[in-house]
Amino acid sequence: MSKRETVISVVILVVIVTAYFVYYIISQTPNQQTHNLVSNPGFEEGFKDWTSSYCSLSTTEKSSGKYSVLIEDTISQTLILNFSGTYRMGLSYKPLSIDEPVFMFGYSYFLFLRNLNGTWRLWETSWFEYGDSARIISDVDIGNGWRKLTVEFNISAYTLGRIGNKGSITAYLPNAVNGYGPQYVDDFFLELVSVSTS
Ligand SMILES: [Ca+2]
Repeated sequence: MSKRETVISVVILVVIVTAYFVYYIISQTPNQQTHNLVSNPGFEEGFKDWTSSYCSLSTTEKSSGKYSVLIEDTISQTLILNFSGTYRMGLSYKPLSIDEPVFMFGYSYFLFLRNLNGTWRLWETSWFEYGDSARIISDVDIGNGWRKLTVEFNISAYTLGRIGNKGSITAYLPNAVNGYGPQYVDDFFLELVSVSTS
């Protein structure tokens, strides 16, 4: 191969590699919208990035990884939402008693979910405005007594502005002190599904 042919081959190779990387970056962009916005979502780094009250790490129970958290009051994480649009959020949870599944989960100042006698109900707060909505997608058995709850909501640019693009994802047992049992939680998630301009 002559020197000229070698140079041409190298140039062609560089063009192909560059084109591949451009294609790769473009093809990966939508996936960035579905990455989990919750930091340390499965407590594999202990309580890092979480605020907790009456919670303890468990190694005997977990939905995934090595740890979950046993909550007897509240665990919460503040999150920044940069886009209006559709989000999915949820967690894995394990009630210690099927008769005592009082549990609350919410996006502060925006929506709350509460489990009463095994059925999730959704409250939309007064913060909800035109263009905001929420629905329970699923609450499924994922084995070993664990369940996975998934909720979807739309949040408008207006509401996002009202809450300062800031909220929190929270698991809360409002009546633990009244005899309702603690629960294990793991694998929180909040993902941007699609961006809207409204
Ligand atoms: Ca975990």
